[in-house]
Amino acid sequence: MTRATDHRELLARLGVDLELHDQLIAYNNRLHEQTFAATTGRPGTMRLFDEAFHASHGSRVAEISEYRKQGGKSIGTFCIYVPDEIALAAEVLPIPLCGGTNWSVDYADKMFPRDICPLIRSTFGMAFSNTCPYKKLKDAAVGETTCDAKKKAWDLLGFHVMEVPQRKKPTDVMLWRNEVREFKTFVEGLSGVTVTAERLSESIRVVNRKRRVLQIINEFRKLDHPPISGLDALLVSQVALNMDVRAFIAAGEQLIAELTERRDRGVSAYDHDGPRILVAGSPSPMGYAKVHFAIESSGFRVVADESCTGIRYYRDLVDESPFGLDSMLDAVADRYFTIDCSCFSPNTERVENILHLVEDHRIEGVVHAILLFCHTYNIEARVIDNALRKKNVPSLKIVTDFAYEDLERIKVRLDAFREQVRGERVTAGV
Ligand code: BJ8
Repeated sequence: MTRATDHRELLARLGVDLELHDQLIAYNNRLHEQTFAATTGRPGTMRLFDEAFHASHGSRVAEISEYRKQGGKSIGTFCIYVPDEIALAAEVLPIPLCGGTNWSVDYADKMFPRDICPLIRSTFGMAFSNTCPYKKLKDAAVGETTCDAKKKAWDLLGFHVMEVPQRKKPTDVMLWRNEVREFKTFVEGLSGVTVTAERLSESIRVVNRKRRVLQIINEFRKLDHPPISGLDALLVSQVALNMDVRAFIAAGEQLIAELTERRDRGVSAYDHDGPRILVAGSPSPMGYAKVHFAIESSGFRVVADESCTGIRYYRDLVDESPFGLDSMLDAVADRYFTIDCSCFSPNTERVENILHLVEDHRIEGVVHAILLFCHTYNIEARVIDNALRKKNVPSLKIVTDFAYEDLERIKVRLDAFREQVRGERVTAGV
């Protein structure tokens, strides 16, 4: 593994502003040290995921650069609705471009208003400050019609856009299946490689394996004494998005072996039995790990994540049984259409999925982690709370950005929530 500092020449060739990039890396490394690396009781294998985190601006950039030198094509993506299986079957590498650092958000002011979500501002802040090494490593960018801010950003930047319908009626299913086919034509046009049944079958198998690895790691979090913390489980999910898929599977399998061994020896990642928490809502990229950090350093245990950096990314696999390209494309489309993003109306599946998580992971409290200006998750929290209340599960809504200035305020609210979780439990048992 090599870090960004080992790849300065390559970064300079990619048009990266090295001085600003050093600042960005120093900022992100500091956060990593103060959150993920600062926790105790970590499995030794987490070293591989720490390395992959640092490699995202170093050796991973070099890998993709080399792949493109050999004639490979790539696309930048911003949402888990873009079907990796089809891109990979056309020999197009998807590169997730969601920025997650407070360092870059203000650079987005060049083009975007300040009152939009920090995920978008951070992403484009990196692009506009020339600190994103992937900017020149992609042959195209693929956006999607999910939330308003994203839709309008793609228009402005002229990206290829996949239409994600906002309802789940039979006509919407047909529309989405057509979009997936259009996407196939788009990636085939980029690479000149035709998606055949054989190629698609292989990519479905590989991506399913990756998601299965994440599912197995998540299973350990259901135990009385989880051998992996919420912060580390989050890091694994974050890294899964960008790491080479086969390298991720290999690292994930090593982690599973260690977690199995820890489970058998009764080793917990925690030195306490604090309340079991589900974190629900907006995606948690690097900078948003502050929410997990705040929760876990306030005496809770995060044992489940309901987000696109959590179970929403790996809950469902593509059905591998269909034969023939057409049925396989439908199987891919249908798997992606089960994603319960808050852009859907109504979004009853999400409520049901959360209630299942509450039961399976024996959740004692839910924390909604909502990115500032992420209206759909923010408003939908109320529908979820109504359902949780019937199960006597308390919840807390944290609306924040990637900056750390409010960390202490969040922790004060979490302290109060801790009493509420314990208090409600006592009342429920009377
Ligand atoms: S499937 S959650 S990755 S759209 S950008 S919605 S945080 S205001 S990222 Fe998302 Fe796809 Fe849905 Fe998942 Fe809110 Fe910000 Fe919009 Fe965001």
